[in-house]
Amino acid sequence: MIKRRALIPPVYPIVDCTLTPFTYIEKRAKAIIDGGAKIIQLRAKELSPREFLESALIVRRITKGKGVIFIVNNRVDVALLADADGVHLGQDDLPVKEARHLLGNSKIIGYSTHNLREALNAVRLPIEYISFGPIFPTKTKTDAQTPKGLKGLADVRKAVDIPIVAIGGITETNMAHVFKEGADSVAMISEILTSPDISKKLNRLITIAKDLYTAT
Ligand code: 3NM
Repeated sequence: MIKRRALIPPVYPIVDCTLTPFTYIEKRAKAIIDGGAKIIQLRAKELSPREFLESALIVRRITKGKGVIFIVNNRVDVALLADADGVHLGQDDLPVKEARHLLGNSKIIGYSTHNLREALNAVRLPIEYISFGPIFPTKTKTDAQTPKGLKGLADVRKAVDIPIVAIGGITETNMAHVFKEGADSVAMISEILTSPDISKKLNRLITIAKDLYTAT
């Protein structure tokens, strides 16, 4: 069994609005939660701020009281207005320190990193976890960097002790390798959203993760 840092649940589904039409957000988010997800992120680069907030309020409503962590990608204002549990920031989003100032200490902040230097810089910031990727090729993020591979992940794992959420091209088939190289959690978009039965998919992913892990 592999030990993992327990703050972030091992399977981290992201509802990405390029793969999810606005009117399907509720249905997909519900399917993800019905499948047993304990964390969900809403990522809506293409939506207007108004639609993003509307979607965030929907996801908040269906996660409330279910023990599911709700993270908003990129927008601190939307996270606050929807009373999300936290925000995930990219390297070009609001600086982490300023975001922390707005969010207070009770909210989670995740921060995207794509190489060892960024990961080492990130651990000095007031964040709860880093994401690291892309691990494998991905079509979902059009401006994704060159895949870093399992070796890239292993190098970051050796260098930092903060929870790592691996991202980029992760699937049911390759996730075990990603955990073995030291990820604490695996974030997935297309593997989940293109599945014909999202709840069953989540269920399987969570079972695979549980069989691999013992939480610390
Ligand atoms: N961020 P999929 S890769 C949103 O490298 C995102 O930081 C990445 O989608 C990064 O699971 C990525 O469909 C896309 O490959 C992940």
